Amino acid sequence: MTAQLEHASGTARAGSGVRVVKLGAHIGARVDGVRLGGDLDAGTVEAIRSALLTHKVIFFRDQGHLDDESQVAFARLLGDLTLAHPTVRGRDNANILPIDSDYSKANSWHTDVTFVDRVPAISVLRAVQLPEYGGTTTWASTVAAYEKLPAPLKALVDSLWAVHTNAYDYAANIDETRVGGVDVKFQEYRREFVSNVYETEHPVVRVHPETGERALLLGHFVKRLVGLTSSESHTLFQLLQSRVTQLENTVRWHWSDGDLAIWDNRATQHYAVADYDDLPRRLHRVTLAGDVPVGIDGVRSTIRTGDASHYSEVS
Ligand SMILES: O=C(O)CCC(=O)C(=O)O
Ligand SMILES: [Fe+2]
Repeated sequence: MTAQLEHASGTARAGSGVRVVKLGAHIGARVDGVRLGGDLDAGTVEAIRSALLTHKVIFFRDQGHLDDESQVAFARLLGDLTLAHPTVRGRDNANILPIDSDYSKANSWHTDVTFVDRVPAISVLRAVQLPEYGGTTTWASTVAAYEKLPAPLKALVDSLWAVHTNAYDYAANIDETRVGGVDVKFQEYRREFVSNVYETEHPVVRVHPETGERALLLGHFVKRLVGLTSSESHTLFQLLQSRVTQLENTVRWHWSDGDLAIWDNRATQHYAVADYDDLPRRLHRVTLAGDVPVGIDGVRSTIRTGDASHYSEVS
């Protein structure tokens, strides 16, 4: 079922009472009229999936009835679940990764878990405890970023590959100095994060397995671009990242209690804005299994180090 846009208002009715409100030209929509849970009918699930593929990240308000169990039950309707993370254990639920400001703040641009071959397809993030101010999250369309590249840059990236790792230069992106000894928790989390090292070569341009769209596959897990010196890698990476994060390619979400976001991890990067001082901020994330990325020439990503088969099936 394809949602028909009512162009004047930017809203679409997609059956089953679902209303899709577009939030920007390239990315983002709010989906109204759904009470999420494990009992949704097939038409509603299809409308949600269709909105996700079109808008890359979709937001649901007023889902305060959800808990871990029903978030997981809902996510299962969209595909097979991964474990919480390849290296970080889920705390209470094997499929839920707590995003907890006590342990880490994802305030650098990334696509989730790109250091393994089987990059998760979709992430489902539910607000649990929000700070009184700040703590927004911003998503960028990596499809729009590719489409808007001038032809010479497309020619450059079309055959380019990048090495992604979980043991990336974390400190280059994130200031992890915290007051009051909290940084000890950060360091413990970091240790767990790199307790197994993964390295995977991915094409910089991947072909989306469902939409056929081409998207830039980069973000903070990139260690270097294959065949380039580290300084050349750095310069070209910065250039391409600045294309991804151009504000026109982004949508920013101001979380309220009961909110849930779903993003297509094959077509986006995201950044959690760390502007809430030391206030507690907690969200729970569930990810859905993805395929191994494929470049324009049909070549699949290659593992250099690490076996992530315990983490996720290949969808
Ligand atoms: O804290 C957030 O808003 C997002 C954190 C993040 O990177 C994720 O959930 O994958
Ligand atoms: Fe993330």
